[in-house]
Amino acid sequence: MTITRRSILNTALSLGLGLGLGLGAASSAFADKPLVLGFSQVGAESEWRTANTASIKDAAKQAGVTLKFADAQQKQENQVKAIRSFIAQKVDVIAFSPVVESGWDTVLREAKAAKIPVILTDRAVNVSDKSLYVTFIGSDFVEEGRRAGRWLLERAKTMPAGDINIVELQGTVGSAPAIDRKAGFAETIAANPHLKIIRSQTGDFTRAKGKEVMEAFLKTDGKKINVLYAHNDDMAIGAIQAIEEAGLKPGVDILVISVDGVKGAFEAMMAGKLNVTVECSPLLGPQLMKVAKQVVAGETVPKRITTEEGVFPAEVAAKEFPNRKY
Ligand code: GYE
Repeated sequence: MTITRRSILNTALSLGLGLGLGLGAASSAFADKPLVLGFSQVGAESEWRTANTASIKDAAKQAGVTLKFADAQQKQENQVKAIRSFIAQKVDVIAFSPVVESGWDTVLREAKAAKIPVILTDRAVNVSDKSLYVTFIGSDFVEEGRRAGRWLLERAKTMPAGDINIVELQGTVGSAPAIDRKAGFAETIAANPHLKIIRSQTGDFTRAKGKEVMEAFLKTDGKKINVLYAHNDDMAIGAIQAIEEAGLKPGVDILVISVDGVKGAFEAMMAGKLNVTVECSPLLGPQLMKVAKQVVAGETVPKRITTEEGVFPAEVAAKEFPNRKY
């Protein structure tokens, strides 16, 4: 059996009580035991994710938190297994970035029954019982989609009259960022009836898939495509390659809009191949460690902690590049 802070504390409590000691004496004697956090990560599908993993690992080290890290390789079943194993190991707190929104009720009920608090980071879940998690730390993906849409609404004012054909590369099917970035964008561009989404398909947030799906779009619609909206930078970067291989100029013949704001996107903007990226910060580690400690200490935390972010058009890329941390 793995000895955790919780199990030591429980033993100490029963021993302490048995010996007639007060609760204060027992808990203060073990108060400096490192907190054990079980974290189930989505995978390593993008530059964003790599930066997110690094942020969590660094922050755990800095905060003196013992991190049990599991990579789910973009599979929900692996995340469920990891969470069950954290429960079996009696970690103090579980955090995870759910690959998709639905299907979490059972395993989260198991965590609740084991009295282990759960923190969501980055992506949300769709559960009817909100008490199954303590808080959700991450970006507002609908707002990111709206920001991408607003950039295009402005840009469309300078484009020739007539329809503007958009192709969309969606993130992982069923994931919060794919659902919300699609919705926010669609809602915003509806203000201009000339903005038409002619194709929309998943590229699973990876460069390889982004390239492959863009190739298919180009094959069928080729010169008809005026704009690409990609739900993340990696898919945009893959698609940029496909556009170039088709003999077209990304950023010029086809406008390219994406989300995340990773360094690769800034490089693409400086090369004139990407027009804008909407920021989504992966640097959630320090906040997660802070909240994990508060939750384990029994403090109340807000149910929703939203990250603050900006929008970076190509015009500011060179100036902003040295400031980028991921
Ligand atoms: O945009 C994408 C990653 O959940 C916000 O997942 C995250 C998304 C991010 O693979 O690059």
